[in-house]
Amino acid sequence: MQIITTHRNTDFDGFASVIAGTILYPDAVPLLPKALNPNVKAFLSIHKDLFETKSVDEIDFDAVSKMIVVDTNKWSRLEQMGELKNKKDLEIILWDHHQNRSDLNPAWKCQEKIGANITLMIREIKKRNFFLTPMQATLFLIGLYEDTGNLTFPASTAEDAYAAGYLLENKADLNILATFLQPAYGEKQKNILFEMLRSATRTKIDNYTVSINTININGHVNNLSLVVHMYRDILNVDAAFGIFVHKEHESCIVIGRSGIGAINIGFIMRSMGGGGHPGAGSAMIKSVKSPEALKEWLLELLRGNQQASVQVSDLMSYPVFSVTPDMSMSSVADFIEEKGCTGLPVVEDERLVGVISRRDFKKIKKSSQLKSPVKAFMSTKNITIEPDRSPMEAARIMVKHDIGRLPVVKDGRIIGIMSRSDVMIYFYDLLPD
Ligand SMILES: [Mn+2]
Repeated sequence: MQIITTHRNTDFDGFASVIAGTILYPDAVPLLPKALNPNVKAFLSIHKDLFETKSVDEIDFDAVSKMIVVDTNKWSRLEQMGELKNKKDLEIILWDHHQNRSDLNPAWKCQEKIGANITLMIREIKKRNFFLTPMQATLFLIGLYEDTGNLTFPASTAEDAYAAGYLLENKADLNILATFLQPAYGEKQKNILFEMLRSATRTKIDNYTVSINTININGHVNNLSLVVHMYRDILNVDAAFGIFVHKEHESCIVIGRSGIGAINIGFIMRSMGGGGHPGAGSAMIKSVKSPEALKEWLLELLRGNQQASVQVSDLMSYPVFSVTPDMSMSSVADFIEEKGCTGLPVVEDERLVGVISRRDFKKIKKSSQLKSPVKAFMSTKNITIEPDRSPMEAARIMVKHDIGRLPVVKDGRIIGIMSRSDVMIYFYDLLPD
């Protein structure tokens, strides 16, 4: 006997993957945990006859020779499967889009980082040209949209989008989909957002404004990440965190959003046992006695993160090519030509006294002026940046003053140059690891 199963609190991606499993493994029995997520429960109450599944009680474990696990890779996430764990000769097949280490020890697996697990299975269904009913296509699309936030979550890939297209070609019904996919921002989310806004405070950490808000939550609430996202937008802070406390479970979920490179949410959340990327992330923290201590921990990480984050000094170019104020304009022109740059700092005794750029040469009206010293033409509006500032700040200054290069100055001495391309390297993540 073969069975296909997924994680408890089954979501649409897990459920869709179980059903997709019945297409790829026609002899296998689909097995759903009793604990289903409320949306899936609502869907099944209407579509039960179309998707026949069994529960653990109906299965004779002695007869099971093969288990296909989808959308999870841990024994602990499966419901009442302990008996199978020690079973000899049990062949395990794994389909999963989570990247953590599996303890299932599968004989065969397809484990890839992708927006939704169903996308991996659609790849195979497509390849083998299996027929999909419109109902199956609809269910699969619900799973795909739920796990990828309608293809907006950063983990979504091009292949997820192609899979969505394939399901629409196979007559996935968007009306049904809208009924079962919970509105991302509904009454519950609105109430939480309003409560957060009422109790909002701002904290200054170095040069950044951060808001950390602790909120008690009753029962299950979806899309808290969207709430934190909106909260940050409305408060207009550099980074925002929601600490959502489940009193009855003694657990907390911390969700963070950042709009600046200097506060890396993924880094902070990984330190708390969660995950994410620079702009967004979360961490689940069990057995929390005091949410206040959690807030302190977060503040500590934020302060630490500041030092660990990328600074101008990591990106700037040095040594700096510079000219002295008494150099003639003609020799400066030659120097600029030779170095192939658009401008140079003018330095006297290691101190920045001005900047000369190609643009300044337009001020020259007579050829005799080429003999004049550079100090007569240089710009003395010395816009500089300190080495411990963030690349984001450097970019802001460049845009504000319409300059392509920014001298990096420490204790009055010029130690490097930050150019637009240095900033680009950072923003497009071209930094060597
Ligand atoms: Mn999933």
